[in-house]
Amino acid sequence: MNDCIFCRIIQGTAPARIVYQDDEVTAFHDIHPRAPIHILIVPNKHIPGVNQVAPEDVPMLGRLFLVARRLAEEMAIADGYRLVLNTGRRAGQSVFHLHVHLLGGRSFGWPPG
Ligand code: DGP
Repeated sequence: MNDCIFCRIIQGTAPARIVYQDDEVTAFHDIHPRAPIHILIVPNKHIPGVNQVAPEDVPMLGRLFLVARRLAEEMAIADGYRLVLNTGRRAGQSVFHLHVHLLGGRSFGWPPG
């Protein structure tokens, strides 16, 4: 998907500060950080959002969480962090390639805005 910015980051044709990559998952710093640590964890496969995940995506979805856990430990925020999946424009999704926000380094309120 050449018109998808996250696909281009995954393929290395758009710049990003990548912190993790394997055959299924890529993680990179968010360009507009909302917390001292703000990483996006994305599948290498183009899936627009949670509404489009399929049963065959289940192992990859688990990998997203394992990468989040690993990065939270490496970045010393494992004692408190937030994972966010905005789904649909009404919930604030602006990039239609599935991504988990890993946010940490500050306190978070509840409920979210
Ligand atoms: P969401 O609003 O949940 O769809 O989150 C999309 C995030 O993607 C938002 O926090 C900003 C980030 N973002 C958008 N374009 C780029 C980009 O070109 N590079 C990087 N690193 N992040 C981007």
